[in-house]
Amino acid sequence: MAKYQKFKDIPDENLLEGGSFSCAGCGGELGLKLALKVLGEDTIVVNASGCMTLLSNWPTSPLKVPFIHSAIENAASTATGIRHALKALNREMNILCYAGDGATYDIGFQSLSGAASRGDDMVYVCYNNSCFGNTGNQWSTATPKFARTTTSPPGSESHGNALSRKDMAKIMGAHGCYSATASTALPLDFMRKVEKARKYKGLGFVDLLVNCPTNWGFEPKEGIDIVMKAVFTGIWPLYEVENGMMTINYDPGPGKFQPVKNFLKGQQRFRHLTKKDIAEIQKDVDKEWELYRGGKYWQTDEY
Ligand SMILES: Cc1ncc(C[n+]2csc(CCOP(=O)(O)OP(=O)(O)O)c2C)c(N)n1
Ligand code: SF4
Ligand SMILES: [Mg+2]
Repeated sequence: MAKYQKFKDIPDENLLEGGSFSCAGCGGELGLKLALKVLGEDTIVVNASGCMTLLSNWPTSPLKVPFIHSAIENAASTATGIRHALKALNREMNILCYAGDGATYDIGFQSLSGAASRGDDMVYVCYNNSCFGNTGNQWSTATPKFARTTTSPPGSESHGNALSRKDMAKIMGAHGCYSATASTALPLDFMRKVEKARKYKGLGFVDLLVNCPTNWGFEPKEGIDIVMKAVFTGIWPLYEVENGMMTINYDPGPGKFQPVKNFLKGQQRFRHLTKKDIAEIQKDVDKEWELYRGGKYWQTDEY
């Protein structure tokens, strides 16, 4: 039976604890804590420049495992180098790339795609706060449609980001590797996926939607509720791709998802949305689920 069926299956030991420089209510830090509970202390973390880089700055670190800060472009190729060095030393260890969406969807995509294509053995978790967060909330290709960022400001000629987000987990699945989406609101689902990625011989990829109060604009205590609603409105589909086959992990059935406005409301980045904008997003999401339910997994465009 798969591990992590119940909350009591989550190990007590924390490999990330104590003070840190993250904002209160940071889902990025929560995701790293959970991933390390799966991978254990025999793990090397490779981090691309971003919010999580602030966690570990000599001489202080809340981590009990090695943490290597790579350039934003090359977390995956840094991990490949570490894998070869470990092989030369005849050592087996888990390697966890923990990189933001800007580093993953955009600036570091070439090194990630190369490592996946070569089948280099690592777990790659994209902690996805849907923007270049650390540098002040710029648009990334993970930013949802109509969201306000500092580089997609709404105004007289714009409703915020004009583009739909990139279907990253599908793109990674198309490399032939294990690929999945997850949310910090559902830790057991995320941990099971990290375990699968660890066991996969090659690069196992998880796109983890993380609550980011600072850039999405909400109170820190509301974060888990918001990323839960991302799943329960259908705007953030949970799925896995294994051997090129896609499986939807959560679908309550036609007409059973909550309306997308439940996810959008309460976040400053969507405050400018009109009823027409919300209706457009709802239409996009409904269309996506209609395609999924018809088995047309690869024809969908995520929103
Ligand atoms: C080539 C390059 N361009 C820009 C930067 C500046 N930079 C540092 S962190 C960061 C944001 C990264 O965004 P993301 O990967 O989504 O992580 P987040 O900050 O959201 O945690 C940027 C643009 C950089 N370090 N290297
Ligand atoms: S900006 Fe968002 S992702 Fe970055 S540390 Fe703050 S809450 Fe975490
Ligand atoms: Mg980001």
